[in-house]
Amino acid sequence: MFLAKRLIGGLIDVVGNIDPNQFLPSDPPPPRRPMAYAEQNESDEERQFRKVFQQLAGDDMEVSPNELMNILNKIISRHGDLKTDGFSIESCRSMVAVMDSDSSGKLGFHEFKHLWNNIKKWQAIYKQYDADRSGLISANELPAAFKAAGFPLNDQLFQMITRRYSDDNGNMDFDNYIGCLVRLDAMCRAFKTLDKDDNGIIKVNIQEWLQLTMYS
Ligand SMILES: [Ca+2]
Ligand SMILES: [Ca+2]
Ligand SMILES: [Ca+2]
Repeated sequence: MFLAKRLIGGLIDVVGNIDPNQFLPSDPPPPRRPMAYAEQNESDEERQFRKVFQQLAGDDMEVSPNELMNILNKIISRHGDLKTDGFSIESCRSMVAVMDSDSSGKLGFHEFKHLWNNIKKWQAIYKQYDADRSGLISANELPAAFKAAGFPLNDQLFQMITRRYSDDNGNMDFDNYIGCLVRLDAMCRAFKTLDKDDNGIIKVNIQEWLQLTMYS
């Protein structure tokens, strides 16, 4: 318990001097609608996306971490301007976990679509803020890129993120960048959900804390 208290205390120290209201996590996936309703009311683009999803997801109509890894690695192999050593199964398991709102262990249509739209948006930001066209986001390119993505963090948090997600020279490659933003976005969304009175402080018990941190 002491360790947990110290951990939480340390975390509160870190976030104490930033205002979570400045963060703009993406909107949560819309509530599930009956399939028939959804299919009748979707646009051409949505119908197209649904077809692609069906192919990627296979018979169970859900995208597993392995399927996600294969799709992402196939796509990045066609983008020479994004440097990456490939999405690992571990990072795909983590992305599925934080996006898996119905706890099915895989990504259903809406969960996947939410992730997909974010990746598209963040990929454009990656290219735009890679100022020296190195194919990597360096430590000095990072703050502007994350600000554009909706996360104006402070120096302390950027240093921590660089330690965790960048290489020894402070460069973040594309898969690490996406893995980091998926997590950051999901954690900010979780915070906003738990902060019901919107005062920038949340109270969680050990059960909630572990559910949040261990399935991520
Ligand atoms: Ca990498
Ligand atoms: Ca799911
Ligand atoms: Ca760069």
